[in-house]
Amino acid sequence: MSEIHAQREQLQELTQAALPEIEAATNLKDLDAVRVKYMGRSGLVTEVSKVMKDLSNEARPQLGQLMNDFRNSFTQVFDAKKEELEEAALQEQLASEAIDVTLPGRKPTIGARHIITQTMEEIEDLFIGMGYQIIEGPEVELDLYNFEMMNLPQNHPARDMQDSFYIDSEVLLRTHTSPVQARTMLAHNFEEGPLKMISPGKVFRRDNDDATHSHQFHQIEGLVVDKKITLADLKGTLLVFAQQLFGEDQEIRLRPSYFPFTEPSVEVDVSCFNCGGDGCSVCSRTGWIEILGAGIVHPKVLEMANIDATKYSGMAFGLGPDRVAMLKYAVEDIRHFYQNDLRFTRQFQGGQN
Ligand code: 2NL
Repeated sequence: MSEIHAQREQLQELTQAALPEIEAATNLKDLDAVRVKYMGRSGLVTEVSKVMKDLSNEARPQLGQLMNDFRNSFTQVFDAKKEELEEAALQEQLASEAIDVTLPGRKPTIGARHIITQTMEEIEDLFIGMGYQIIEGPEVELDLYNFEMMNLPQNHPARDMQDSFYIDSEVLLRTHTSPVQARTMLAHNFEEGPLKMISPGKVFRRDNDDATHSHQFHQIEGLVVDKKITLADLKGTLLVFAQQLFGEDQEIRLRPSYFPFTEPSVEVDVSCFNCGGDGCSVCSRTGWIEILGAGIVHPKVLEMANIDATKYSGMAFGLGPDRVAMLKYAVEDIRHFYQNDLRFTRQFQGGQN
C-alpha cells in the first residue's frame, strides 16, 4: 500500500465533488464560495496537505504532483465557469440599463418677443434705415428732464400729482420718453453734425385703466436737430414711416394741434389701411386713423438744452406702439398686452410653442 494511498483517494473524491459544484453555481457569489470551500486557506485541499511534513522524501513530491493536478483541473473548470457567469452578468446589466435612443427628446420651451417689443423693433429698424440712432434712458426721471426742459413749467396742469407717479417732489416715473431727448441734446456736440435719434421705452401716467388706457404703456419719440429743419422734413419723414409700416399706398394728413414742446404742432393721420379711405369701423368712418403727434421743436426747448435757436431748428414726433399694435393686429383692449395670458401672447409667436 502506497504511503499516500489515502490522500490520492481523498483527492479523487474531492475532484468528483468539486467539479459538479462549480458547474452548479448560478452566480459569481456562489462560485466564489466553492473556491473558498476547496482552495481557501483552511479549505479541503489544505486539509489534505497537512500530512506533507510527515511523509518520506520519496512520497512528498508525489503528493505535491497530485495536489497540483487537482488544482489544475479545478482552476480550469473554475475559470471557464467564472467567465461564463461574468458574461451573463454583463448581458443582464446591459439589458437592464438599455436606453431607447429612438424615443423623441423633450422639446425645450423657446421664448418669443412680446408683440409690443416686435412692433417697437420694427419701427426702430425703419428709422435706423434713415440714419437715426436708438437711444434709451431711465424710467425713473428727474422732474427737470421730464417737464422743465420740455417747456412744461412749475404750474403747468400736466404736472399735477393726479396725472403722474411722483417718487418725491423732484423725482417721478417718466410720463413720456422726451427726457431721453433732453439728456441727449445736452450731451450732443453739434459741431460734429446733426442729431437724429429715436427713444423707445416704457412710460407711466396716473390713469384709470380701461380698454384704451393703461397706467403703463410705451412711447417712441423721434427728434432731429440740425440747421434748417422744417415742417417739410417732418412731413416727408412721417410719410416714409407710414408707408413702410402700413403699406406703400398710404397717405398722411397733418392737422393743427398743440403740444407745449413744439410750435407749430400737428396731429398726424394715416389713411385707413383697412378700407383705403372709404370709411369703416376701424377708422370710425372718417377714412383716417390718428397715429402720431409731432411738430417743430419749440425754441425754448432748444435754448434750455443750450442749443442756439437762431442757428438750429428741430422736428420731433411721438407715437404709441401699443396703439400701433392694436391697429395692426386688431387687438380690442390695451390691457391684453399687460396681462400675460398665454392664449393671447402665443398668437404672436410665429408658430413657436
Ligand atoms: C404725443 C406726441 C410728441 C414730441 C412728442 C418732442 C421731443 C422733444 C422736443 C419736442 Cl425733445 N418734442 N416730442 C413732440 C410732439 C409730439 O408726442 O402724442 N404726445 C403726447
